[in-house]
Amino acid sequence: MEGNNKTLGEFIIENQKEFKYSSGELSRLFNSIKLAAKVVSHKVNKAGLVDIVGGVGEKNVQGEDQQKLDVYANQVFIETIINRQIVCGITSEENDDFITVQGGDNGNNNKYILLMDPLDGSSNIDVNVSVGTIFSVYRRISPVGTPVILEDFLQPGINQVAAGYVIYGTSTMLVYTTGHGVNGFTLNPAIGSFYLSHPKIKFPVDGSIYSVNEGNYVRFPQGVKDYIKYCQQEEGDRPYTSRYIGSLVSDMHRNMLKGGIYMYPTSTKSRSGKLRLLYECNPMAFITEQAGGKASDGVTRIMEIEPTSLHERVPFYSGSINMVEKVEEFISKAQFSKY
Ligand code: AHM
Ligand code: MG
Repeated sequence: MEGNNKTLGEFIIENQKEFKYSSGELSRLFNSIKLAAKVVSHKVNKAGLVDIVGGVGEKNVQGEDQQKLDVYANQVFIETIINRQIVCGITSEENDDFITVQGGDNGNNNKYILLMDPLDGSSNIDVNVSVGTIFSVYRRISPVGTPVILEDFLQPGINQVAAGYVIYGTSTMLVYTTGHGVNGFTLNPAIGSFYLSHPKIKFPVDGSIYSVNEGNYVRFPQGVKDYIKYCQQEEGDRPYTSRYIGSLVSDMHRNMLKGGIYMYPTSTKSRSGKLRLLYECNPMAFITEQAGGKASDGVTRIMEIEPTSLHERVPFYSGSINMVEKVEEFISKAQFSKY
């Protein structure tokens, strides 16, 4: 495969010029993300040993307290990034409020903020199913040299300067974009380096996989029910295949490589869906669009939504462009007809 001898570090240096602001800072940020990802990957791979070495709240063989893996991942990412004084603020799905990065010689002189979901899909860990880290980088809007403010974090997704995910799967992969396409790197655990394994990833324009929690079918809006029935109809290349892991990163990753749509609609139980705009939907939407796909809340482009709070949720439809347009069509039709 093209470029499989190139490491992530080499790739970042080679492509620094693509980053229109301060390339050095972004490279340093990626180096920290890379490091934290390796630490978390190592820990996730050992998760099955918890039964042997002790569960949450117990002491392990070294006498250390065992932590939940999502809490652990959150700490690793935050500490790695704070220690290196690269960003001026961080917000995480695991924290109620944003973190102001203080101190150092130039603590608040940094221009970037990091938004992340440190371990998405963590309910899958106990059953040995892939989980992921999702991250997103913005330039602050408040003046450099002052503490970050809420508004720095409440920017629409179109302002993202970088976004990516790490998937802790059969292999650990890091996939990211800085707005110049999407590239994927696979960790060689023996050497501890990520290698370019999936250059210039492209979403197939059309696909035949739909990913949604169909257990919630009766609670979905009529347009989504109609679309699901459409996916199941026998006609042309349909019925489509249904694949749902319940781990956003894994479901999106598969669909991006094979062609498909991921959906987390509103329901009568959760009126805004489940996924968080800032930590899950915006970064995934940026990657999707950069790979030639489409991401919307059923009506509006995800990256154009103006966030109003750190943890807000939105419905999410993301994937192959033709499939997302089709579900939007069904949603819009259902709105204008009487059911
Ligand atoms: P989490 O942030 O609490 O892990 O929840 C997000 C996860 C996604 O990874 C996944 O796609 C979705 O929740 C699955 O939800 P459900 O079990 O309702 O289908
Ligand atoms: Mg999550």
